[in-house]
Amino acid sequence: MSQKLNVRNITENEYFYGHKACGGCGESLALRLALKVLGDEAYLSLPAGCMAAVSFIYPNMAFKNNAIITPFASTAAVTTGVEAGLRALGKKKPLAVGFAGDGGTADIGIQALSGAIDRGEKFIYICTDNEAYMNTGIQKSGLTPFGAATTTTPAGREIRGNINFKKNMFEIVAAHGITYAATASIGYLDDMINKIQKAKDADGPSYIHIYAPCPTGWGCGSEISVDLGKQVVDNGLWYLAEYENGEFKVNRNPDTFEPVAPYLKRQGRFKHLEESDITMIESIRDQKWEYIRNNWV
Ligand SMILES: Cc1ncc(C[n+]2csc(CCOP(=O)(O)OP(=O)(O)O)c2C)c(N)n1
Ligand code: SF4
Repeated sequence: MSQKLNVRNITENEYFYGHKACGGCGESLALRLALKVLGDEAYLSLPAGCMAAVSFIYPNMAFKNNAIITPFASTAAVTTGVEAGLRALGKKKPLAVGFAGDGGTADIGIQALSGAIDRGEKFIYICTDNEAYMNTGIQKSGLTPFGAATTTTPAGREIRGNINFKKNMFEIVAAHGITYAATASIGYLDDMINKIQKAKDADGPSYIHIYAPCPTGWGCGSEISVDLGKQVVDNGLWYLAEYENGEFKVNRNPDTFEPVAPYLKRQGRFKHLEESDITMIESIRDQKWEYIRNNWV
């Protein structure tokens, strides 16, 4: 078992730099820190999405690691293919890692991910969830939350943003009986780093789902991304949890939650919401937490 990492003792080496992500991009922060845990022996696969678009700009390649862009639907399939290739080349402990956005994971890449987990080979899949298809102009994904305005779920007088709810992607993955799965947020970096380390140590497939604010798509200041990543956990709209040895565990289970309105009001994508919408969002949160407390605690 490796030493427990945190933001103070993590390496100062950089594996992802010189990219063209927007200021305050949560995905790029997650990716940068994840690579500090995984090291330069990790072989990366990324589909189309912001992180591929901002980092493979020849000749300014932003990855120190070996990294490949995959067809959109096949990140997990390519990742396990890379792992098999590394084994064939005689690597003793090959480390193949897929990184994809929420659209590339929960919608377009879900079949390949399901198949790869089912095969049971060692690989890591990291979903950086900014709650929409950002690279192509902020379209709704299966992980866009209720009420959020996107270019395909605009806010109007009758329908105020997205009318669907976020897919339970972490639980969908856990339902495969995966070796290790976890949720994380860029607002709780020590927790996130630790979970990536656990995924690295896992003896089979693992999945980390990281909440990663996007100032450009969310209509907020670039300086508040990390703060939003903390606020969303403290108000219960996102949860920090793990699935390991067939069991769920919640890492934070506060007695009371912060109100959701201050979090929502900091973001342009929610600015149209009315009092009744906010009440609805709180009641969805409460139902989710009732389930979590009854089943995972
Ligand atoms: C098969 C296929 N469909 C659509 C696209 C267009 N496309 C490129 S990036 C992107 C958005 C990706 O969104 P997401 O996976 O959420 O990642 P983000 O950009 O938000 O990081 C889309 C739809 C594509 N490249 N290939
Ligand atoms: S649009 Fe959002 S996810 Fe894409 S690079 Fe900018 S901040 Fe990051």
